[in-house]
Amino acid sequence: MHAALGALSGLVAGYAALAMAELVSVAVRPEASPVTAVGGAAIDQTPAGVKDWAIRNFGTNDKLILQLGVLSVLALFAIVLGVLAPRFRKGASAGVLGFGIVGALAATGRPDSTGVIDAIPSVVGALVATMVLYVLAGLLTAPGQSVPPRSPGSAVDRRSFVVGIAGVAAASTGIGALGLRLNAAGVKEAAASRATVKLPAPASPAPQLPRGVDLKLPGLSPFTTANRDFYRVDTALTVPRVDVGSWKLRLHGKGVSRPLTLGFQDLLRRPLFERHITMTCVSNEVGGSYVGTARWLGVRLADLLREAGVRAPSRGGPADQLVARSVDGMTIGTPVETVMDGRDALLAVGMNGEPLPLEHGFPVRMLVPGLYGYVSACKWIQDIELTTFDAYDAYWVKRDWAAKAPIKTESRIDTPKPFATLKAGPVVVAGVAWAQHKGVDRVEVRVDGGDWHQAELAAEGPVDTWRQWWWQWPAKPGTHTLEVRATDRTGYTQTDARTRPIPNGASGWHSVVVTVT
Ligand SMILES: Nc1nc2c(c(=O)[nH]1)N[C@H]1C(S)=C(S)[C@@H](COP(=O)(O)O)O[C@H]1N2
Ligand SMILES: [Mo]
Repeated sequence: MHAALGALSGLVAGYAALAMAELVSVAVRPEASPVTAVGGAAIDQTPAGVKDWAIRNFGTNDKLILQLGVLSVLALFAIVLGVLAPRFRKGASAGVLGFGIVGALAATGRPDSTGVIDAIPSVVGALVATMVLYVLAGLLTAPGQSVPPRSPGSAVDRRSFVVGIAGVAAASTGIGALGLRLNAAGVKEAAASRATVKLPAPASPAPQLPRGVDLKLPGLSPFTTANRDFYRVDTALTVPRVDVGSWKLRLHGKGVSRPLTLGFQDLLRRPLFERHITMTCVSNEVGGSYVGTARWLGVRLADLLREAGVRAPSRGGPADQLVARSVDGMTIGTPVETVMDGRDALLAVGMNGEPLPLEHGFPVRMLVPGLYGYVSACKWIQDIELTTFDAYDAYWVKRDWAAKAPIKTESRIDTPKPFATLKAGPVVVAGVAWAQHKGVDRVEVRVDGGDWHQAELAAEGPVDTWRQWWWQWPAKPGTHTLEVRATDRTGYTQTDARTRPIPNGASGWHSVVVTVT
């Protein structure tokens, strides 16, 4: 009985701590709230293999799962401390303060931390929890006794315990709800700042897509991915909120003879380019969904670099790596040579005719056709530094992913779906293939390891986009395995050598098993 009451007071104390920390984080920084900070630190410390596994199994829910994990660990310790508190009040208080220190260290150690001030939510939360636990434990200990009696304390104490615990729980709910609401208002402000943005017409509009790039077949991914359907991969537990009015981008470093600092309007005053580009995440499994195509609007990064006096390494420039930094502390390293080789590497401000959505990097992100996102597509960008690959390892490179990672030529079967049951007769097999900045030349399909059949290709879009394909399969009853492979314009054909995403992208043929009746 006592253990249960102790556990309950531990949980309520922990709850009070988180609620108070959330409210205090409104004044400090929403990202400094302990669960977010500890979760963020956990993401940074997670070995690449585990992160890869989490993305694979939880997809975009990986963040929610992580936060639930942090909360469960916290709840477990709160229970233990709560049970111990009536006997060891000082020890339990020290334990709670220890938790505060963990939160504080996590918050101040985040790459986007603004200093010791980020420790305040965790410290205040821990102090509140210590107080709550101390008082509740006192009520569980009958007067004059230093250890809990066999039966719960006197009727008076029991009533004060119930009133106390209910009061703390109610107050914490109010405080926590207020904190969450005020923090959510911050998102609204960023959204409002986004709503004020009017994107100018592009100086160089996207080339008209040829008729027939989009076969519009049922079950096939559309050629252009809608913003709401576009995959999202990042380490941000709370979406960074950036105010366009005060946003600045600094361009500096090795071989930069004229460092630049640009505001958002400075970017909009420059000639804007609009281009269809297919993005891919290195964590995409064969057949996975972390790939999408949008019509991006932005400034050509190479033009900015040239204006700053940067020369490509092949022209004697001293820097071979461009390191982009985001407001949330992500670092992404890209070869300067690739950015300046004539492709449409962009500092993007628009996505499918809108300002960038907050989740996709508002107000400005980078984009380099042909390179995986983690080596090219910095969202919420605020700084570009020219350096060398020898001198600096970016975030994922420190975690064992390759420093350079061009996107591998891949193909995917979108329809039929895995384990679908189909009727015998003609079946449309269709999907997409991508070989950004090379182009897709051929796609082939085979059934049950038989001969390869050449698929029909949709009209060819710009060289940095994927290509749809389809093949009519005379399906006969039975269980069948469909496989696909693509050949790009360099003449390379995908091989069946299966590799995992780490260190530089998955490879192998996508296969789908279906049953025909
Ligand atoms: N600031 C920031 N930028 C980032 C990331 C990140 O975690 N933080 N993830 C990168 C990765 S791994 C990919 S694949 C792309 C994904 O962009 P999207 O979420 O707009 O699809 O963003 C890149 N840019
Ligand atoms: Mo990625």
